Amino acid sequence: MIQKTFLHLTFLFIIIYLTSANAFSLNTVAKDSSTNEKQVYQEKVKQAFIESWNAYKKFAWGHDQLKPLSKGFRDWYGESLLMTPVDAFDTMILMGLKQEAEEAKGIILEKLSFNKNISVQNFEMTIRLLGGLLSAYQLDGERRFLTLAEDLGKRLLPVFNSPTGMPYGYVNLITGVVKGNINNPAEIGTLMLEYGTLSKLTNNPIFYDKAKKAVVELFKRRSKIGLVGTTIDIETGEWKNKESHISGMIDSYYEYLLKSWKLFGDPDFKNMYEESITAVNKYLADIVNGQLWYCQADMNTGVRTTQYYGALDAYFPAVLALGGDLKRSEQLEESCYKMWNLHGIEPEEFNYVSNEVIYPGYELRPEIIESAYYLYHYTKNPKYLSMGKKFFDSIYKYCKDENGFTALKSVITKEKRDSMESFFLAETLKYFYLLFSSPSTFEFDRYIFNTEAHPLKRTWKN
Ligand code: DMJ
Repeated sequence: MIQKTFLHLTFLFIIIYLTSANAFSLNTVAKDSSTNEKQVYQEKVKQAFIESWNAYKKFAWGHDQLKPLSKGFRDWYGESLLMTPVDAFDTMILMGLKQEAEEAKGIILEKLSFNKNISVQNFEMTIRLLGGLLSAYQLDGERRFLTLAEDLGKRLLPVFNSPTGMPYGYVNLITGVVKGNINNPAEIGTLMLEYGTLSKLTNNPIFYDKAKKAVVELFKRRSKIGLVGTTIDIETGEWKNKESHISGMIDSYYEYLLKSWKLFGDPDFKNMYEESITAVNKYLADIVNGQLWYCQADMNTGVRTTQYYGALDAYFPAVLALGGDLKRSEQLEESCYKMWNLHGIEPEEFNYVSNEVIYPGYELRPEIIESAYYLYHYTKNPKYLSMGKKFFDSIYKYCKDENGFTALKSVITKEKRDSMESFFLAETLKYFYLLFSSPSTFEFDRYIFNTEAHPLKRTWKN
């Protein structure tokens, strides 16, 4: 009897030992295979970056951006402002691509000049070039990057010379002549991280103060229910298009309210963000068949106008996650994933009730990947890695060309369009790379990404 019990116990012990040993080894295998897979994808992303950069060097060297299909280039204003090298430089640093970083740095320091008689869009200059140069300075330490940033900042400043303090859309880099009095919240409110950082790094408060006044003036003109519209006359302060949403022309206004609070610790931004996000969730959040989306509505009444969502809107899960609302963030990323899978790659805009595609293009946009990266950082849930792999595989399948990667005219037909925006190297591939990296590659919590994925760090006290 005793012998039998002993045998039973031994057997039980062996089973428990084997199960736990097996479980342990399964976990180890799972861990190893996910680590290996991450490394495999990280390497694929790096290769994609190198191929795109090489194609830029071969066909568009010294110009703003590559046209992969025609093997040509595009300069936004007839003269180059080196959009691709400036936008791509910090991605090279993060990926450890020393040779490529030297090439980009070399051409920027040798050739980049803002002393050009051209009228440029303040918003794009700020997020791509000013943001790129500031982050280049912070990551690399080369003082000439900061000198270039300061020169650009001073040339852009006349945009704020309006009766309200909200910026004009365009400014001539030599004469300071401004134009574009009908502007939108994104272009008015997506300046603070770059102008603010420039002030802190040069000890000149003018940039911070002008950019902050613009945001405050915009916020003051929110409707009684706390929403903003799509366009506003910055001379009179009168709203021109009263449709409210989280999409293009408003999008990064919300992103910068939150991030300006995080980067500068300025409580005014905290208050503006909290009031705004409450209104957005109250009037624009839209549950359809159990899924969360954000709709378009009248800024004064909150009455819904359309139920559209698109590639640009996929930045919002990242904002929600950074703002601490993981529940909505995860729900919305699920919806974004559904949008991606509808045609195997996401459209610029679609109707989330009827699934009808409204704008069928895909511009190599980063937002959905950015959100997967934030969510993986906060939750460590491997499903965001799987999403990332899916996104990368689709882009590789449909957008890869002989020379780099190219936009799509239609996600339905998969017909290509001759364009590789600089944000593909600045953002899309950077967020992929970071998603597949080990957490020690980049100290997420010490940086704030501008809306073009240029990481900015608080190196100042006040
Ligand atoms: C980028 O220039 C920025 O992310 C901007 O905020 C929105 N558009 C593109 C990427 O889609």
